Amino acid sequence: MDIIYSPDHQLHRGEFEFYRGELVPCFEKPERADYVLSAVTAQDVGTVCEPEPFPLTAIERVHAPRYLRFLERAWDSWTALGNTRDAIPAVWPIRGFRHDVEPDNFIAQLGMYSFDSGTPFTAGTWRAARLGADIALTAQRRIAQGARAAFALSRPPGHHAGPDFLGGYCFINNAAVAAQAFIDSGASRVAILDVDYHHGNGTQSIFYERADVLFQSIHGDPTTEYPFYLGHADETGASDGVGFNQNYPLAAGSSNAQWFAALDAACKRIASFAPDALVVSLGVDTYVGDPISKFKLDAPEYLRMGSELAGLGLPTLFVMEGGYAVQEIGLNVAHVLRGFRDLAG
Ligand code: Q9C
Ligand code: ZN
Repeated sequence: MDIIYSPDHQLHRGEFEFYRGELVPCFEKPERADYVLSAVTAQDVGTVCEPEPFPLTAIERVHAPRYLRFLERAWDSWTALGNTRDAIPAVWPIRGFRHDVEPDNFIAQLGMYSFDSGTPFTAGTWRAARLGADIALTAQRRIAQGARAAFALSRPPGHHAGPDFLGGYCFINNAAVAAQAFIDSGASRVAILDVDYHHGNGTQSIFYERADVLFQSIHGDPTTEYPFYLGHADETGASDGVGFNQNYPLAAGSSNAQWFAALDAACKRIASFAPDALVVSLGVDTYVGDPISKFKLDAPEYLRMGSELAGLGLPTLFVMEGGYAVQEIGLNVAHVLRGFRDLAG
C-alpha cells in the first residue's frame, strides 16, 4: 500500500506542554513519525510517496474559514508582539461568554479557537498541519483511483480538532478532511473508525448532524480520561445524524478482550452501514507501554486489529493519530498495516 509521508512534519516542534502543574517536554514530538517511518519501511508494508498539494477549499469543507485564517496568521501575529516561545492558550470563553466577536488580543483569539493548554502553536505548526491535510487528501485520491488501502503518515495528529477549534495536539482534522473528500468525489456513505485511546471529539463534532458519515470511536471512558467532556455512549447523533454516531467508552485498564468486543460491535455497525470507504483514525496510544494512556494492547493485538479491519472488505484509508514517546509506536503501526495486508492481499 502507498504510505504518504513528508519530512516537513518536523516543522511542528512544540517545546513544552502543561502537565500536572508544570511545563514538561511535549509528548507529541517529531521522533514519533521517524519511529513509524522506519518501522513501516523495515517491515516492508508499502511504498513511501510524497504528498501532492491541494487547495485550502478542501480543508474548508470541514473547518470554518475564519478558524483557518487564524491558524495561517497565528505565528506572525504572536511574534509581532515580541514573543519568541511557543504560543500556549491560557484563557477560554466558557459558558456565558461571547463567541460571535473575535477579540483583537492574540491570546484571547487563541483561547477562542482552542480547548486545552497542552497544544503549543509553533513557528512551523501551520505548514505542518496543512501538509497533514495534503497527505490525507493524497492518500484519499489513491483510494478513489482504485487502491485497496493507503496510509497517511502525518503529524501533528487531527482527531481532536473540530470545525473551529484546536486541542489535544491537533489543529486540522485530517481524517475528517479525507472522509469529506470521499463524499465530494462521489461516495454516498463513508465510515470513520477511531481506535485512538482518546475519544475523537473533533471528528464527532464535525459529522454529528450528518447521516452520510458514520462515526465509531473506541476510547478511554471520558469520565476519567481526556478529552473528558465528550465521548459517552449516549451520544448517538443529532438531527439528520441521529443513529450515525456510536461511542464505545471503556474504563481505563480495560482488558484486550473488552477492547476487541468493542471493535466487533463497531465493525458490525460499519458493515450494516455499507459505506463506500472506511477511514481509520489510527492512534496506537492503546499500547500497554504508552506513557499517557491506560489500555493494554501489544504486538499480537495490533496484528489482529489489522486483520479484523481487512475483514470488512472496504477500501481503507489509515490516518496517523496518537501514540507517544516510545519507539514501539512504529512497530505497532506496522503490525496493524501488516495484519491488514496479510488478510486483504
Ligand atoms: N497536558 C492524541 O492522542 N494531554 N491526543 C493530556 C494534558 C492530552 C492526546 C495531558 C492528550 C491528547 C491525538
Ligand atoms: Zn490519543
